[in-house]
Amino acid sequence: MRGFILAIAVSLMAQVSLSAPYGGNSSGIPKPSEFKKLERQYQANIRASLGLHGCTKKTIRIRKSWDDLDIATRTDYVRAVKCLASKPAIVDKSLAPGAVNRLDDFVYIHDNQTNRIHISGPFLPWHRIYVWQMEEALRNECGYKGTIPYWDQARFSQDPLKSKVFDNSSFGGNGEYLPNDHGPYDILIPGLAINFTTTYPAGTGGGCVKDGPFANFQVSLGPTVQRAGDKFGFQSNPRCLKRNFNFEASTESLTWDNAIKILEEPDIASFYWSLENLWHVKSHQFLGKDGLDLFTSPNDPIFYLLHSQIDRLWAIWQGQDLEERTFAITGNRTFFGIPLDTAPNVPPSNATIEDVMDLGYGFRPKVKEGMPMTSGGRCYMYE
Ligand SMILES: [Cu+2]
Repeated sequence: MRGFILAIAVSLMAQVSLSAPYGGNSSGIPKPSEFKKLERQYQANIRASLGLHGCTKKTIRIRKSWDDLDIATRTDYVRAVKCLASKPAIVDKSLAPGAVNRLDDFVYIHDNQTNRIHISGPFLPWHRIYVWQMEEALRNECGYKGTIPYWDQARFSQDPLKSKVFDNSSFGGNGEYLPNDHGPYDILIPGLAINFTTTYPAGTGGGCVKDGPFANFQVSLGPTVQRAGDKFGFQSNPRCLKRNFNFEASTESLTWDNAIKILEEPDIASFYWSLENLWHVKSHQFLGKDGLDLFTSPNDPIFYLLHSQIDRLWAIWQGQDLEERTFAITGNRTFFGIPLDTAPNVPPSNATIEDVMDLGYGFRPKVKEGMPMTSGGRCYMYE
């Protein structure tokens, strides 16, 4: 008996040391106290703002880190995503001939609005409503009971593949290494009145995802390379889901230090630019290929966890002072304020919270409707 107990103890110790690459903390690099303080302030302020009707302490949905979910919830989330992929598209076929399934509907809506909702005033509120709509679709159409979790990159910034996001029961790992197709790539952004080229950095894969539930997963819309007669990639282009992990994007930028820097920015303009440059673009650059495509990045199912995290950082920043910050806006009405090719003479001047956004299916909310977390039909917070 004693020998048996000793054997268990030895094997437990072996497991602990194997699964604890961060000084005994298998959930990654510990959350710094400065971050915890900001997070607690946000949570306290949100809870204090809840009334007895509508969004209440009882009804509020909690979004959690993917790395804190149990295996049953992770498995059920993946099941629900695949359930949406098995249901037929409902967007107007004349608008998006390549949309096959309900996930493609979301990709189309994002693709179609890209030049108005990135590097622009509506970026944060548009994506807040968009992620909420995906959460609703997973729940109402596919029986998922939870919320959209977030990808908490900072916990594993120095070794991102240690995150459960990339394990075999979640979203799987890198794309297959392609010697001639891992970048860098120059991409001409379609739809602008000037020729604007952006460079996607080189990665370490480039090919199809080969492991996990999304191995050889089929996507259809995009990618954004201008093809004759298919400017925005709305036509059918069936292919496997691809990734091209760029580790420097994570190790150099998606760190706790940068997360804290972003959250400590004093005003919406400095907050937005720090969030964009230090976090949003780097998160997409880490994924590469489909998940880095400015127009059709929702093709990679990790997109929704990535944007739940962007939304969380905004929520924590807003939550330091809900009265002053909930409706704060900065930025233009188009990508970098560049006129659209459909309206080259219309100046894309500063966005306002009264501007109207397009979230598909004729749903056209004002910017201000996408800003609170606990009204306008939404009711959630981050833990
Ligand atoms: Cu986007």
